[in-house]
Amino acid sequence: CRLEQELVDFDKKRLWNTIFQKIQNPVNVGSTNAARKSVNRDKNRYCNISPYDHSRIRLKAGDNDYINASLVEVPIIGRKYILSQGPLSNTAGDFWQMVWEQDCKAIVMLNSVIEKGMPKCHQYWPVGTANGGEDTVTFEKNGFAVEFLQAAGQDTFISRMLQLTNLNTNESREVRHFQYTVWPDFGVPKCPTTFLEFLDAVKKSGALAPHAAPPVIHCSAGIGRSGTFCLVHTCITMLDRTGNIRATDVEKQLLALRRQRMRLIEKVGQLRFCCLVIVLWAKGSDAVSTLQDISLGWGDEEEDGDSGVSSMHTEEEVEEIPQDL
Ligand code: PTR
Ligand code: PTR
Repeated sequence: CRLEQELVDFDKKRLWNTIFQKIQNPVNVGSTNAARKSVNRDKNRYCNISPYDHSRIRLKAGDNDYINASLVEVPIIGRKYILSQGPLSNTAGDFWQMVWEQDCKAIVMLNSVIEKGMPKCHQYWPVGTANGGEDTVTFEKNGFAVEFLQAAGQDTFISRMLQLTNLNTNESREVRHFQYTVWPDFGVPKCPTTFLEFLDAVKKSGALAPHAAPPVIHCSAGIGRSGTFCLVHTCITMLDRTGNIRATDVEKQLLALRRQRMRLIEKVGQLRFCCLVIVLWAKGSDAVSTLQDISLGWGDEEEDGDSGVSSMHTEEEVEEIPQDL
């Protein structure tokens, strides 16, 4: 596809920064009043990452409808995603209520609970006694219980089956939980093929099919890694339909996603990673062995330093304000 040649060119000409700058949202595209209400302040993991009012998910039951999650729609592929922050201890019950009310069948988690010694997400699901945790977690206030049913692990991701029970009605539903465990925040996965394997497993489950209820995609803030996942899925779905994709299509889709949740894709390296994964997808299973001009990981770039993105993921991180301590 066209994108492959563009990727090589952008690397050679060190154009990634310019492209990334070009697609920063110039203006604020929506208000975030609900997130900033004083009653909701402790429901945000990061005080600078809020859902826009126009696309926020509203909780139905209860007297406060606020949750830090956004409905992100991509009409061109008939897909809706719910992008969410990693639940806090005081919002985990709301999170499960959202999963129930939106009838979500799958959760895609792109982070670990602890990263670099810092809590990035509450342990909001039971891992099972066999794995050193609990079998059931109950959220009395919201009226939900989550039970661990089974898990299958790979080196880079874990696929779990959980059962969500509405304690008020005693109805239960199965919810799949896919966790990719090797993606550093602000960075990119070392090995794009393991990410493709993960994406493929999620796709095979039917969770991303056009008719399925929207899956919940989350990381810690629900913007960098979650945005990368959605952009890749959107673009490979377009590619499957049209047989071609170019950099301007990727940029256009990203801008459309960003109108629905702020700052999707945090770093220029994550944008390059999206393009790389889309190219790999287009080339099929023997992709990596046929890539000659493209550097796969950050490691290579740091050594030869000629891609124009080498220092991006190590650049100083904006100070984080974790509220989950
Ligand atoms: N059936 C769609 C069409 O109208 O062409 C193509 C399509 C298939 C779109 C699958 C999205 C799909 O989702 P996923 O590939 O994530 O299962
Ligand atoms: N306060 C942090 C910042 O502005 O950098 C918030 C933040 C944290 C943003 C994590 C993005 C983060 O990455 P991700 O969305 O992949 O969890």
